[in-house]
Amino acid sequence: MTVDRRRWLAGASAALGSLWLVGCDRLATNPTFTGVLKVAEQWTRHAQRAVTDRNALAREFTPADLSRDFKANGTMRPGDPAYLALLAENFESYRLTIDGLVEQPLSLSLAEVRAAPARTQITRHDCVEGWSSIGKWTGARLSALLDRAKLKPEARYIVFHCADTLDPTATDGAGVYYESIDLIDAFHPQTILAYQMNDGTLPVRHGAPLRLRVERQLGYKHAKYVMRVEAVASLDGLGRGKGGFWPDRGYHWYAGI
Ligand SMILES: Nc1nc2c(c(=O)[nH]1)N[C@H]1C(S)=C(S)[C@@H](COP(=O)(O)O)O[C@H]1N2
Ligand SMILES: [Mo]
Repeated sequence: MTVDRRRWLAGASAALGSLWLVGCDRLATNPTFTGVLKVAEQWTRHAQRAVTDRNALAREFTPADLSRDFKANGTMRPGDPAYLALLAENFESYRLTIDGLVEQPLSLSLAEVRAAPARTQITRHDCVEGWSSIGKWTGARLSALLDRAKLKPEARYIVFHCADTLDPTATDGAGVYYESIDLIDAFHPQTILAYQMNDGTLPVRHGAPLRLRVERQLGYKHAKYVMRVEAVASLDGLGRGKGGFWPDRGYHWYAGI
């Protein structure tokens, strides 16, 4: 051991020793200690921001930004007989079911969904496959529908059951598309069940008659062909237990952007 090092060690232990003896007021002026405090404080602020930021709005665009050809992905026309029957009658007898852990289960016609408090927004859709498109969406605010159904206190997630079987080879019944979000996203002001796209009726390839827009999340969370909205306490009993068709196949359940 070099003399320098020994001297450094002696100095360091002396400094540490004196640290035990000084009062809090002295500690507060010690640059090392206040540095530690600052880091802790910053960490708390970051953690807090991570939570509060989830309520921030996703960026909204102008009509000039609209993609001329909004890409469609995944199911573009469900082949499921029940969906085809509804499509054939232009969704006349379609009902949106809202049930699960709610005080007041609902069964709404499209006219009733269109009469609910609505929001219009121009946003960018980001798919994990590496493409983005900007579109204009109008739909019923999910928060308003959930307020009407009155969530029970045990409800922690909102599940979207879709009409399309995306994986017909799944023998365990997990081939039907579904997704789920937590209550922060469910009550986010930009979370809507959209029935209009770019000022026209929502096209079949984009999820007619109703599709979720959950703008702080990646594309696969935006369930198309929504038939049923279910409030649950846990994601365990659904599909393969991971909370969504793609999460069941390895994607992250939380896909926040
Ligand atoms: N029901 C259903 N919803 C779905 C999908 C699907 O295959 N079925 N694909 C997801 C994926 S990966 C993306 S990127 C978007 C695509 O929406 P779009 O076709 O309107 O672009 O829908 C999502 N929601
Ligand atoms: Mo996607």
